[in-house]
Formats: sequence, C-alpha cells, structure tokens
Amino acid sequence: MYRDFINAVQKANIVSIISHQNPDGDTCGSALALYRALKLFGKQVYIYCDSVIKDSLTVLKGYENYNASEAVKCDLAIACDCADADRMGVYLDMYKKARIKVDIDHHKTNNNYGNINIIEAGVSATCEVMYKVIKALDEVKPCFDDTVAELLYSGLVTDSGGFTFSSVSSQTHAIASELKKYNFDSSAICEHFLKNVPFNTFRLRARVWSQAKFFCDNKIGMIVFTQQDFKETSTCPDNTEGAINFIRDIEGVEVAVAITELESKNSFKVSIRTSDRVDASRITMIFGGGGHKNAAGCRISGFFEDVKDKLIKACRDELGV
Ligand SMILES: [Mn+2]
Repeated sequence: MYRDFINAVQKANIVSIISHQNPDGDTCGSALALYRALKLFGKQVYIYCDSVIKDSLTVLKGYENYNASEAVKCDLAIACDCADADRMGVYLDMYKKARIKVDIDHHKTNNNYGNINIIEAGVSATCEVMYKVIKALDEVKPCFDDTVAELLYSGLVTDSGGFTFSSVSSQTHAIASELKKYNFDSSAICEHFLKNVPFNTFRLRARVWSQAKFFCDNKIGMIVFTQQDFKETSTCPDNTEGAINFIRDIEGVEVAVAITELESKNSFKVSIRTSDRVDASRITMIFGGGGHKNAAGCRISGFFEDVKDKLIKACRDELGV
C-alpha cells in the first residue's frame, strides 16, 4: 500500500518534512516522528514550519531541528497534517519545487495536492496515519524506536482530545495500544498536554469564561478574547487553546464559539466546537474556513458586533433553530 512512498524515500537524497502554520501536537508529532524515522533510515532530512514552535510543544523530542537551515532544494517533500497546501506558508514554494510531493493527512477537506497522497479522511489524527507509514518503512529497514512511538502518541493524545472525540475508533485505540509497548512515559504526555495549565492561562480563562454569553436556550455558547485580555493577563493567542472545550462541555451547549481579536484592526480568528449532532466545518466553510466535523475554524474581518451576529446566525441555521 505504501510502496510508492517507500520507493520515493529510497531514491531520495534530500528529504524535507513540513508542518502546518500555527502548529499543534499532531502536525509536530507526526512530522518529528517521520523526521526521526528517516534519520534512522539513513536519509538526509530537514524539517520546517512557518511559525515559531510554541512552548507547550517543546516537550516533543527533536523540536530544535525545526527550521535549522534555510529552505533546501529537495527531491522529496512531505507535508504532514496540512489540510491544504497553503497551510505550509512560506515553505509551500520549496514543496512545489520538489521532484516528488507527498501529502500525509487526515482532514476530510484534503484535496490530494501531492503526487503521493496518503490520506485517511476522518481518522483521529495524522499520527494515526503516520504510524502505519513508519511501520511500513521499518519493515524495509528498522527505524521505529521508543522516541518515534512517544512522538506519535503525543499527536494522538492531542488531536483526539485525550481519546474523547467522535473521530476515535478501534483503530485509534489499537494504535495507541501498539505504541504503549514501547518504552516512554505516556502518562507524563497526557499530564502535559491535557492537564497542565499555566497560571496566566488560568487568569485569561477565568476572565473570558466569566463573561461567556449564551444564545438559543443555551444551545450556543460564546467566549471572546480581546487584545486587552491578553495585555492584562500577560498572555497571547496561544493561551486561548482549550478554553472553548469547557464551554462546549456545558450541559445543553451544542455549539461553542471562541472569537479572538487579532492584532490587526477588525480582524478575528474564530474557533468552533460542536456536539456530535452538529457539523462545525459547515459553519466555518461559510466564512472560507475549514476543519473537522466537531472542531473547525476560520477568520472573519469586520466590526465585532457584525462578526458576532453573522456567526450566531450561521450557528442557528446549522442547528435549525
Ligand atoms: Mn491533525
């Protein structure tokens, strides 16, 4: 099944691996796992991301290798967890120039932009796909070690919400079970990614949660992060992550919306989380965004009140209320 990919790896002299902008545990976990495996395989490998790797991801082994050199001329480029090619940012140019382009992903909206597309649409994480890719490589030449397992497990835990999302399948658990056979501290990973809340993040959450608004018999819950909130709690948009899940978890809430005011005026980043019944990606698609069924995002420009009203209308339409 992965023969084309393995052939391409065997023939390649220089390989580049690319994570998406505003990286998360899955894009970094899958890319760093592949980076390590290809090193063990004996390849000259580079890894890139058109964003700073935020502090919470620096527990991932090998993160310091990101962007260690300028974009290289490579004969094989591999995009990890990039729903569309634009998510590679400045590294899209390098990707396009590679002789062979590989696209490894799990987003339903992925449009097969590579020459070789290894996509399992709708599975919990790209790390779930990457597990099989690296296992296939490992059969040709041993390259699957404890660190590879730890990195893949990290991506699985983060993108599946600690194995709680509806995308979690028996395959997800089977892969997690296989990974557990390797030697690494899985509970430390869960503790770090699922429980560990920095104090300034706590202050930010306390602020926005206390001002949360609810609409349509509490079916829609909304929180707003302003630049003022960031300033007064010494935080930045990275610290918003996770706060929305608490709103979605509230009894009766079917759609949770988080609006983040960006530094450029009248520009907002929107995240949507939904209960199983509602499709978040259908809401964000109206505004040119994308994502998964229960977790999606978009950017909207305009005056805050207009943006808010448009969002509530889109949520109501999707809910049918
Ligand atoms: Mn992912």
